[in-house]
Amino acid sequence: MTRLGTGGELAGEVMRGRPRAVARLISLIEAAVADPGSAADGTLREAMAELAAGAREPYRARVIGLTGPPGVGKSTTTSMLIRVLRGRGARVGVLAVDPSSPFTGGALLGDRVRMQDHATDPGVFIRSMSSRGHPGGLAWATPQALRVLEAAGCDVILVETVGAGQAEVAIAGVTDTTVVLLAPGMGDDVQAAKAGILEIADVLVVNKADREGARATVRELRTMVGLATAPWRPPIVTTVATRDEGAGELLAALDRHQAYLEESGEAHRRRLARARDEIEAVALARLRSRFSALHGDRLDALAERLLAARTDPYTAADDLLAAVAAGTEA
Ligand SMILES: Nc1nc2c(ncn2[C@@H]2O[C@H](COP(=O)(O)OP(=O)(O)O)[C@@H](O)[C@H]2O)c(=O)[nH]1
Ligand SMILES: [Mg+2]
Repeated sequence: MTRLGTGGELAGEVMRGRPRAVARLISLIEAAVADPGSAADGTLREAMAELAAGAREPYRARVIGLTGPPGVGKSTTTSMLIRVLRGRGARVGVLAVDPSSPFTGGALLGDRVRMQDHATDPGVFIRSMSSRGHPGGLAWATPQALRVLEAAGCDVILVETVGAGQAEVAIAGVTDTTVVLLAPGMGDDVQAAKAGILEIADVLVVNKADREGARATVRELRTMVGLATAPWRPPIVTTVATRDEGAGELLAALDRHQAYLEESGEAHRRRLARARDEIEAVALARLRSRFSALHGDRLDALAERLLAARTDPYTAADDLLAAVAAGTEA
């Protein structure tokens, strides 16, 4: 068995679709979240370059996000989707993303259990990732993890986000299709989730349709969706994910959205936006790390000068940026 010592070896194994290598490289990305600027110089950087050099065709995997309040059935629905997607021969990647948790594993442990059916399927890659409490860490790490899954040959990547709020909106920025899940009788969580729903939902799912109140939830959503003026009106699908009910309807809704994206040119625009975000996140992280590593003293000196009214903040910032730029050349 290969030792996966260098970034090049690691990338080679990823491109051969080896789950161990995929896991290792995504772990490297996750570990680098604490200091993303410096990480770009190590094994990780080498591996990412090698992945790009070894790619045989443009990147075009479909990225589908699943989001919604905790306990609504995201992991169960993800597992159901894996089943139907595998049924038509797609290689499927799953990235379970926890924006809030400062530690890995916890909240995602249950998800792993729910996706266990697929643990031994060589056509399925399941990884979880957390920001380990570093704000902005996921914006840096998520697009790169998607890139790794894509390089490993995934046709479709399902991104499950834990929790609600700002983070799910951020994740919507990296997906082609965002599925927002709700369930009847979830009280305040559902109310909170609904507030931001229309902006990010491409497909709405009312899961746990075996429970009382499902029809009322659908009615309520239908009224909200009816008010939308966007060219794409999110369809509402009801599912019982624990029994695989509604899987076909959900897949059909996802396919319709994908067709809409391709026909309108929006698919390419979203992929481009994703690539822009990916580059920008890496560049900003490197800049930030250069600032602190190379120019802490200079920044201190400039701060003293500013306090002494011997410079203004704009001139001082120009001075700092010039020093960073010069450092880049070195
Ligand atoms: N009754 C019912 N329970 C469900 C359904 N889907 C998921 N569950 C259960 O709801 C709980 C939370 O599901 P999970 O997929 O982990 O939710 P997540 O936190 O959104 O990922 C689990 O106990 C599931 O078995 C459903 O359609 N009906
Ligand atoms: Mg889950």
